[in-house]
Amino acid sequence: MLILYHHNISVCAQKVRIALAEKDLPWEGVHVDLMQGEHLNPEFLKINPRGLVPVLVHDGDPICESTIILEYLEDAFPQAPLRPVEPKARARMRIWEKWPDDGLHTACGTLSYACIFAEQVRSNHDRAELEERLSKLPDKARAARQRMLLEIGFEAPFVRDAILLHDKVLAEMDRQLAGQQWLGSTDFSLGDVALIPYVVRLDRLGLSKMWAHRPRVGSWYERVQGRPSFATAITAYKSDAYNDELAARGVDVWPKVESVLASA
Ligand SMILES: N[C@@H](CCC(=O)N[C@@H](CS)C(=O)NCC(=O)O)C(=O)O
Repeated sequence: MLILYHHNISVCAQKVRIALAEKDLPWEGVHVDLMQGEHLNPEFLKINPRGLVPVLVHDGDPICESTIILEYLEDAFPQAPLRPVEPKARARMRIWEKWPDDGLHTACGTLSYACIFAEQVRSNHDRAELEERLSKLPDKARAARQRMLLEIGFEAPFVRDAILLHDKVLAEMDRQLAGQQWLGSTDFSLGDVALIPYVVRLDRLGLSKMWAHRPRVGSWYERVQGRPSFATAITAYKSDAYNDELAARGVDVWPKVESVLASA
């Protein structure tokens, strides 16, 4: 039996839900409310001491870290494979799978906080609750980043690097997609699965202009959205409770991002 501790718009949880949908695996979900700090409750910290979603529990055994969960699903459930067989192709695919762990995920968190999450967290917590939340975060570097984003948002010095890293990844994607339809391989693979949520997040933050001059990325994103797994794993989990759609709130962060890109 598979149980996924997840969150509706968590990018890492989206990765795992896409893989589960692509492989047509039945699973039960436990929604961990990040806004209410449920990931920092002692019960959840017993499942993942890092206090992060997603966690996949397979027959009672927890598996943490989304990249490791993706690989585990392939090992444990080889049907509808999402990895190429040929070793060099598999290595090329893993380069894409690795981007989030090589800084893209932190950059995504930074940009999301600067655009909207900081405001959402501030409006749901008073000063004392904020301090308590930050003090409970097991990763102190993450806590320091969050504190600065809560205090000064877009003015935090690392926001610029976060924007530029997203731009670099989009440029790499565009180059790769010149020769093939999918990122990691000739077929849809974990390379695509790993990157989809980050492009979705930029889209929901109102930043799709970041790939307006990269039509191959736009076409890839359309292909991705046409797959049934997109509806099951992403669209179905939109929620007003904790959303990342700035356009719906009439907030436009593009001019700020555009000015960083123009000055690079
Ligand atoms: N490297 C981890 C990152 C997991 C992660 O950062 N999860 C976020 C949601 S996408 C989370 O739980 N955030 C809680 C927090 O910000 O305190 C993975 O790939 O699973």
